[in-house]
Amino acid sequence: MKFFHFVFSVLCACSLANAKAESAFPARLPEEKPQDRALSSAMHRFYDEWEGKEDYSKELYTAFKYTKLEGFEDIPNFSRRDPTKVIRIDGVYHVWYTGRKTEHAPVGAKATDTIPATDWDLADIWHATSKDGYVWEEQGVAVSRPPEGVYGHRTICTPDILIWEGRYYLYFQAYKDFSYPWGQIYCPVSVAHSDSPYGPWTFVEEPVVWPGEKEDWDNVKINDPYPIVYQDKIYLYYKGAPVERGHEFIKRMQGVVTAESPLGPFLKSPLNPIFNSGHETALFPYREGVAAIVSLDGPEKNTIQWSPDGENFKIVSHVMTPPIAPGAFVPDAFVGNGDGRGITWGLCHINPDGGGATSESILARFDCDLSLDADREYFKRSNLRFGEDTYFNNPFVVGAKLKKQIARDQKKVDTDTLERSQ
Ligand code: AAL
Repeated sequence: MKFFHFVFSVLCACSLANAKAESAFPARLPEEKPQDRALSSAMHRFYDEWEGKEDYSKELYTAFKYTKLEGFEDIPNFSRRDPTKVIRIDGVYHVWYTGRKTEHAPVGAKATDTIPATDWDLADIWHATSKDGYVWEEQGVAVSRPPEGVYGHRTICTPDILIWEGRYYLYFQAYKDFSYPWGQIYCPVSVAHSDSPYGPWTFVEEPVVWPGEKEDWDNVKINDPYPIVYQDKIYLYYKGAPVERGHEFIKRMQGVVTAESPLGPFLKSPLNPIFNSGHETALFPYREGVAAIVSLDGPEKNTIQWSPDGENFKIVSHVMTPPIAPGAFVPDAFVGNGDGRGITWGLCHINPDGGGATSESILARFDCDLSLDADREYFKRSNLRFGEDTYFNNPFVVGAKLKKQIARDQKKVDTDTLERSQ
């Protein structure tokens, strides 16, 4: 046995030496994976997983640029977040979003009937329009919370839009109650529809997508509903989570439900979850399949993914500073012709103070190049370099709240280390 092992090692060493002696890896990148030479794992991956291309030469790679929006009046305790896809009707852009206009800032567990627990508590669905995507005109509340007893009475939030056979459908999270921590509260998805983007909207009292059974991965909430039309059906993507907490449970993953008609029935894919990462993921038809910006959460955050069938996604590129809760302008979101063209801009949200669930949010515009029809060199840079300010001071990166939290955590780490070293 030892002898064979010895012979095998000698043979391997020789072939490696030969490969080295033959030639170095060429400067001109071979288009196909070389079959006639030894390759490292990294170079196997380069061809097997990364199509033999640098990221910046891929259509589904981009940098992101952010711009402040005009037209949203800055009113204390008026938070705007979770924008829908942007749609264009008769030359006018439309967006809907979670609008929380309360007397008081969110207070977590101490919330009351009028004081919100979180940024998306006691919210309604708001609407704004724009001619150019930069200057917006707020149109007011599109869909209000329904009466007591109906899902959504406590808050309706995180909407997204579908156009189907000339009608408009807004899907959103519908909470009957609040709880803090907010993760454990039951949340189905409800819908309202209208024959015009300006409303009036008809609120459908019975939710259309429900959390799963007790043992299922999505047994407590269906968040971030996101419909597109694909293969002549409605594909509604969502984030699900179980009520159970702890490392042995799924924290949150994403699935898809499909339907032949906007009010359902929506059927959960047997493959769910179909994303192991992501949070308020933006999706868009791309070539014959579907692409996704996977921003926050999980081992595959900060990636652009693509699937040939709307369900089996793979990472195409890693990106830096992707938008949070993006709602892109997806011109062909409801076309479903198997020739998706991609996106170049949209809206997202930002927490100016860098905080989390109890922070106020604002809407912002992002620009990118994830489109087959655009060639924006500016967005195909491989690395972003941040200045000193960003690392040390920029409140958009580390806001006051997060700074405090880091200081607290640091103190604890220091104390623990100190205690251990004594
Ligand atoms: C967001 C979304 C959902 C959650 C809350 C509001 O990040 O994932 O919408 O419920 O936070």
